[in-house]
Amino acid sequence: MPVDINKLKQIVYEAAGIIRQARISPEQIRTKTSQKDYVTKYDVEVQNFLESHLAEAWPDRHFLGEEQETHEFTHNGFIVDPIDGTANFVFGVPHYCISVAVLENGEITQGVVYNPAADEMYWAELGQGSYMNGKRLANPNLALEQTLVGVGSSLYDPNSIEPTVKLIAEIMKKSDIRRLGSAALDLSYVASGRQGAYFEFNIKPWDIAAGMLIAREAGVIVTTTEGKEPPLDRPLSILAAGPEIYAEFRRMLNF
Ligand code: 2AM
Ligand code: CA
Repeated sequence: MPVDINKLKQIVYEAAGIIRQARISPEQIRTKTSQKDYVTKYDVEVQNFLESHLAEAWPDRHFLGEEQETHEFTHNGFIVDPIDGTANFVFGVPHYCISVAVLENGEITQGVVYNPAADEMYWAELGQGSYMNGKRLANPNLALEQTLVGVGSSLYDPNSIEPTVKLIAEIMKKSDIRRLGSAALDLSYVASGRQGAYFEFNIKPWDIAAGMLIAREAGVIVTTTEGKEPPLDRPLSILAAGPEIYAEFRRMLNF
């Protein structure tokens, strides 16, 4: 059965009820691989809610969620990050979201990104454009000097620190940066024009799958930082920008 985007948005909105009622205390925070990689009981609860409700609505589809113990990547199904921006959530910064992408034959066909703290629902369907709370999104394709660049700093990956800092230094000759802490929202912000571009050198498919479609449907170019199609079955790098700024990144990154 095809996925009805309105039904999908409704399920995501209901899942966010868990986050709205959450009261974070230190003992609810588990760290995964390092101090910078948090997971709370709410990440797990939101994922469980989504897994059961998505299975009820579309029983034939595979479910991949960040908080699963083992990750089985397929070309068909849902790719879910129950809370993207968990560190913000933990510290009470109102910038995090639920991210759900629908994958069909290896292609993202639908994406929903919802920030409950701002009550902002982003969504897109392949070939149908992208929206935020009913408003059509279009990246304004500004020059680097006219806008801001979102950065993800992958502290959990020491190898990416130096290239990240180098690229930031290069960007800061012309523009300023933001480090907002949720890849899914960073991509959605490039879609709407709140940010002119966004990059991160080490990210996971569930962080970017839905946001990637939302950005592309708003006229944003999304590739890896080497200009390749982002793979959705392994860790990857990500670069999103309107065509004008994308050309500058090609120069800065030599591809
Ligand atoms: P998260 O909040 O779901 O963990 C911030 O730079 C971005 O990096 C967020 O989207 C965050 O997602 C993601 N992130 C955090 N830890 C990560 C890790 N170990 N590997 C890849 N991405 C990670
Ligand atoms: Ca997460």
